[in-house]
Amino acid sequence: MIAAADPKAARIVADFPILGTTTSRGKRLVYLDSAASSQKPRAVIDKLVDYYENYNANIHRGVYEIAARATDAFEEARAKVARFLNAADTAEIIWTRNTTEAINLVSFSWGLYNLAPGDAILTTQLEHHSNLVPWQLLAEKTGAELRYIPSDAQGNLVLDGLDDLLEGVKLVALAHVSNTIGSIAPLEVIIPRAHAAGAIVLLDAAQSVPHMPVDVQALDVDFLAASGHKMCGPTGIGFLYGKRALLEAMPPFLTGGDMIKRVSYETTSFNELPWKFEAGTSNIADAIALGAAVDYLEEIGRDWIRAHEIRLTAYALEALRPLEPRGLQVYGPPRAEDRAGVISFNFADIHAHDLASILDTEGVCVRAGHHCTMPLMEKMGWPATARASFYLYNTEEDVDALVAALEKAATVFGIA
Ligand code: 7TS
Repeated sequence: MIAAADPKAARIVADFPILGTTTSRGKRLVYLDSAASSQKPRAVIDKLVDYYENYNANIHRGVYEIAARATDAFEEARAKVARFLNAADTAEIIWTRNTTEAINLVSFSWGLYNLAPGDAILTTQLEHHSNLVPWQLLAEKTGAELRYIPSDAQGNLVLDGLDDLLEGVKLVALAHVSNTIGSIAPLEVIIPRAHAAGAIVLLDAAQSVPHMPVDVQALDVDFLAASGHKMCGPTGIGFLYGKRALLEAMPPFLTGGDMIKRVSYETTSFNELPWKFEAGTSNIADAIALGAAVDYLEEIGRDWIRAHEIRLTAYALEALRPLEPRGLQVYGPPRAEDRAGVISFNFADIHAHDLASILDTEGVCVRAGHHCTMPLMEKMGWPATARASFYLYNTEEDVDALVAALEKAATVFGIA
């Protein structure tokens, strides 16, 4: 049974100006690519404009009024992210450009100083390149071994051999939600076992923080990385959460202005957390606007967003089923409750890129390709997939448009 559409969803659509636009073919924009980047509500766009029009100034240095206002807004946004994640301390939030930079920060500032031959890094077969390439390079540089928790054919991690895999591991780095398959990692099993084995845990939360409640203290993660642009915020801003004791012990990643306490010609002492990790002029406008995105998501409620996405995913899985006898293959866990709002699929022998192009003619935006998970695609034997991904502003009508566009693709490609 499919629950009736929630009227709140329709009200949310009105908050996103772009969702009221049409494509050059006159089709309503049906945006199903939020796993790549989310759309932005009016409140976030207005916050950016307000900063540039009314208090644009550099932070942490000016004594004049607008500089003080910019500094306060920038630091208040950090506090909002800290509260959003339930971090114990605002200084545990480091601004970065995105998830990728946050992960690289840990690799360079923690990894290079804490790993040696004989140690191991444990990740999974499901990872985005951003949570895989940094560890490959780190393993090369330090002589540590890189291991993978295997995935089954539905994108669920296979934990049978976990204790053996954890032998000698200093760092476990894994995604909360797979961006390609939408499966959700069993963190309640993996994190305590990683800690018991003496490892710290980095969570790539790029696909979870925007969509469901994530509490860093309840999960007991040591590091967490996420991107503003996937959570209704601007591009170019993301963050790293790290436990204070770990961050205190790490040397800076980048060096220069703002991250120093005192500099002489001979030596430098570093600023306190979090600024020790924020060299140079920060992305002030986008951090402040990300604060507005956090306010927006809190107002809607992450429990509501998660429930809405489960509802939509269940609706979509059911709406796609009639196409399966005609060659539609949907990947991932069968139950909507066991996955995020990410649905990867292939249709008969149509290449995923061709499929995405046909959907585009109907105004339906999906991503096609390897989704920056090339090793996973190869393991699964998928040359590419098309991927529809949902967010708080998607509706059953969007799913219906996807199904109608797939029907059109079947006609174009002569699928009976
Ligand atoms: N980790 C995961 C799980 C991701 O899904 C992504 C981006 C990243 C890291 C990197 O995020 P960035 O903001 O640093 O680029 N995922 C996708 C995607 O699925 N389609 O486009 C980007």
